[in-house]
Amino acid sequence: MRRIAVVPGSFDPVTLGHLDVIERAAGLYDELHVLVVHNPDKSALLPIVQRVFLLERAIEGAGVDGNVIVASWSMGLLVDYCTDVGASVLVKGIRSQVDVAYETPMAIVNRNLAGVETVFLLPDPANTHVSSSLVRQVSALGGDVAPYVPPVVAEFLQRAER
Ligand code: COD
Repeated sequence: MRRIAVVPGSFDPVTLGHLDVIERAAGLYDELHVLVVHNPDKSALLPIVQRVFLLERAIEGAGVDGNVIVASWSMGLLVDYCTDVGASVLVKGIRSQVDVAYETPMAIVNRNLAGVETVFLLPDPANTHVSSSLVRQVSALGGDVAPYVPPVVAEFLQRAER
């Protein structure tokens, strides 16, 4: 049986922390869906289509695109997407106790709703401080985001600033 997993996120924009989780998850499953989902609790910087484009380029750049599919989802529950594509696992990155507190109830509800398990990966310690919101803030204030994002995202944000 093919092992299919989904890595969901806002990816606004994709960071080196996200990419680390995606690269390691791609090695664990036969097929990995990286899913851009609108998070209503956050105010967005980039439109969904732009986030998908940057994710595709970043994943290509990392050389892990062989079994990875990038998609977006705005049709309802995350587990509905999992059911549609035959995925039984969600993969999420856990940076801190704050992430554990945020993700634990969702993991329980997603298992109850559709039997979808959540697997948590610990990030590379070099990336534990990295988040999209930090990148958005540094970029908005004219700082260098290159240490935190794939080159394609750094170039895109630099061009957008001009
Ligand atoms: N290192 C490792 N992991 C990281 C890093 C990093 N530096 N930065 C972020 N991550 C992880 C996050 O912990 C998260 O697992 C994932 O990457 C995505 O992060 P973001 O910030 O891009 O996305 P979020 O946190 O806004 O999540 C959006 C989701 C859509 C995934 C979330 O809101 C969700 O699961 N919603 C569920 C919708 C639903 O169906 N609800 C009903 C049942 S619960």
